Amino acid sequence: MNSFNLQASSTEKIILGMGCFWGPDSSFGSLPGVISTVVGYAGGTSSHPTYRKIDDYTETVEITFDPQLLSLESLLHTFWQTHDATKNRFYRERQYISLIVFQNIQQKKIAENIKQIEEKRQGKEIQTEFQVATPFYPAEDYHQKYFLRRFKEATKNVQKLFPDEETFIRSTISARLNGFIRENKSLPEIKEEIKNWDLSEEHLKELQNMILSLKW
Ligand code: MHO
Repeated sequence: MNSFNLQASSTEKIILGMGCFWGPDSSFGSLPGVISTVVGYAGGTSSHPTYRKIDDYTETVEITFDPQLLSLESLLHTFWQTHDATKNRFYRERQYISLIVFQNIQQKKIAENIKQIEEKRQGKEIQTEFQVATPFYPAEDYHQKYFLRRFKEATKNVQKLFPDEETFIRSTISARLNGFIRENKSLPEIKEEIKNWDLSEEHLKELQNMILSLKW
């Protein structure tokens, strides 16, 4: 965790597969309560998958969130309401299937419950695959915050705040700005939200100035 991030007293993680991982990186990265997102490969069996050699893995986004600001229940409703998990998604082997990798059994129990509610609401059986605590391999850097990276100058200015690429990728601000590009979030909303991240005055100022200086 770094000093420019949303500060949380406890955090939870969940890994979601719902098609090409660029989209959910942006949409879930925009949700208040989400601390960071990383896209990667999960749910498979071979070792060290890559985009070129994805084998039996699925494109996923690993979401770290503050359960006091965003409940797992609400996150899962969003998951099932923003992709079609009732159809057969095996058109490119397992690359784009609907998948959840839970951290623990407790999370899985909650999901079984929400799944039932969603099945009733949608009137069809949900085909999401469930796994518990199986490995996650972060994807190549160029897939991380993919939409933000289309704006090279702006991205450079965000990166300047962080000591390295990894910290930039795992930052709350890169997640929110990646949402801004897809119109999941407006700049005024981001500016308002960062005031609640419990940052030092100095870091808050730095972040605010950085946002003002961005050219899109
Ligand atoms: N837009 C790409 C998918 C990329 S995603 C990282 C395509 O349509 O093949 O799978």
